[in-house]
Amino acid sequence: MPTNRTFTMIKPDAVADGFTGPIIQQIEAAGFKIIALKKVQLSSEEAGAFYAVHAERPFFQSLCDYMCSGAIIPMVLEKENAVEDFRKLIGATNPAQAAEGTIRKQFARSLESNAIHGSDSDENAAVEGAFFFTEKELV
Ligand code: YYY
Ligand code: MG
Repeated sequence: MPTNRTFTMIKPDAVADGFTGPIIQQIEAAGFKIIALKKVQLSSEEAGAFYAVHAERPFFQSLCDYMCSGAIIPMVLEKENAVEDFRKLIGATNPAQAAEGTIRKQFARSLESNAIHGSDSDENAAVEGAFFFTEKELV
């Protein structure tokens, strides 16, 4: 995946709370193009595989239970400087510490149920995008 792409998913809390539309609107208004999008529900095994990097962390099991508790909306996004700009748009991991106007500040319920994911590097964006989408699905 070229370095002008990032991967995101709207998480179960935000989908359940009816924030899919407003979140996508803010993503597009910030200049990101949606290259791929779908709605899926992860199995516990899939959630564990996606967050394997956190397997040793105390919150891992709870995070996996939460991430497979309902539908999510994975997306691949394109924009200049996509990874860094998107992390700014979503805000800090803990919504209580996220800046005003960020997606997590506006829409997240809590540190764990924090509304949205954003890749933290070009490398991880490519791996995470490929977790959900084939090359042919990136349009
Ligand atoms: O990249 P980001 O999502 O902002 O945070 P990570 O440190 O990669 O953690 C992934 C995910 O885990 C986070 O979005 C919420 C959850 N989490 C948690 O439940 N408790 C923590 N102390 C840290 C993270
Ligand atoms: Mg992360």
